[in-house]
Amino acid sequence: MTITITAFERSPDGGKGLARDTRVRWALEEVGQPYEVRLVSFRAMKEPAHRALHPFGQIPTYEEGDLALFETGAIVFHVAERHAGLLPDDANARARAITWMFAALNTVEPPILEFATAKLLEGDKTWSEERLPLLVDRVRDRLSQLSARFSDADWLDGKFSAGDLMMVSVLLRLKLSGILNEFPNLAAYVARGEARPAYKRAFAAQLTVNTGKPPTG
Ligand SMILES: N[C@@H](CCC(=O)N[C@@H](CS)C(=O)NCC(=O)O)C(=O)O
Repeated sequence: MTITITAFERSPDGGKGLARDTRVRWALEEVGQPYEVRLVSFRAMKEPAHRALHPFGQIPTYEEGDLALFETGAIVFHVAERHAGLLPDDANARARAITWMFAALNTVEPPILEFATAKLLEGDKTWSEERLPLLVDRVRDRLSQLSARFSDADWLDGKFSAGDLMMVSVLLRLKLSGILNEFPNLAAYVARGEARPAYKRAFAAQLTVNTGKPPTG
């Protein structure tokens, strides 16, 4: 059955891979599932046809036969459950990998998004200068907790899993800020994720959409 996902017709990040279709592409690449992409404009995302798929008028969505999903956590989990490669067979290890997916989305991503939003969209507000350091501190707190738990292992819990895919995807948003580099084990972890062939294919695919050109080098 054909898998179709949606992505921005033109991503606000110009193809840096931060739009959330990248994590879905990455999951599909990891498990070797081909997929098609329907590009949507900001206007189309808010129209009834798209809202029927995504009640909040966002990307990405996922369609496969009769099934339509939204929310990257649910989509990546679905892909990982249906295909080998992203969740361990051992029941406890599987439960732990799923725990890390939730941790990435519920505990690590929120302060990173608050910080990114404040920097990108609220920088001109009078209160921004006062608020930004608080948000940076919250991100630092989370990263130092993750860094301490992570130690110098390659992945969060043994082999690479959907938990790592989600955690790396969430941390990538910090790459340009410099905060990630304050935690060398986390910076190395993100680099390991980016070095995976499946990530590279996913990144290249979204870059080609956004720039008309595949990555060089
Ligand atoms: N929690 C959702 C967030 C989805 C989301 O924020 N999508 C962004 C693109 S990365 C979007 O569509 N933004 C446009 C908008 O909200 O109008 C998920 O993980 O899928």
